[in-house]
Amino acid sequence: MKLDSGDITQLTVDAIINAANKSLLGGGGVDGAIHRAAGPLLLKECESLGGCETGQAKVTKGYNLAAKYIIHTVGPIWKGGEASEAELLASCYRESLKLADTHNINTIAFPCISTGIYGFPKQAAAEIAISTCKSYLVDTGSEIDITFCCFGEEDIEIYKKLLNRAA
Ligand code: AR6
Repeated sequence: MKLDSGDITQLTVDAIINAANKSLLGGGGVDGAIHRAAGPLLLKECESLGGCETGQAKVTKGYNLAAKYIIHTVGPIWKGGEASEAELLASCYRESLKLADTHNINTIAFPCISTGIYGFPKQAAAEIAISTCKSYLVDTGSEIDITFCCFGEEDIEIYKKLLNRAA
């Protein structure tokens, strides 16, 4: 598990994860950036998927991206912490990794799901992201190579500290 920074659409990995909404029809933040970079055929494929529940994930092709696949997952909207936000966020990471493994994806990059427009506190979200991914690798024996793509100094510092501790 490692850290990268900057625009996730520019990473050369087999799959990038999109922090989408339940419609899967695009939006702002990283979702908007991914749709712009992948091109209009992505929206066409997304329209055929029938949306996605919070905590679940669906896969599409990567179109104009270097990444062959995009895994769209819907993070929880932060409502104060008593609405199963932590469990739902963990589920996003787990379900994305499961889908990646079923598509023989070897390298994958996650944005910091739910921590932008959806308002999940960054430190708590990073702890969930790293511990869930680590448990998944241990529990399943998967050798998938995971990058956490941090967009901004605050997340870079948080992930640096946590990944050093996890190493
Ligand atoms: N590359 C990597 N990370 C990015 C990029 C990028 N190009 N752009 C933003 N981020 P957000 P959410 C970071 O708001 O909180 C959309 O409208 C950002 O700094 O994109 O899950 C969807 O359609 C933050 O750390 O996603 C949903 O409606 C992280 O990505 C809603 O926003 C997630 O921020 C989802 O909200």
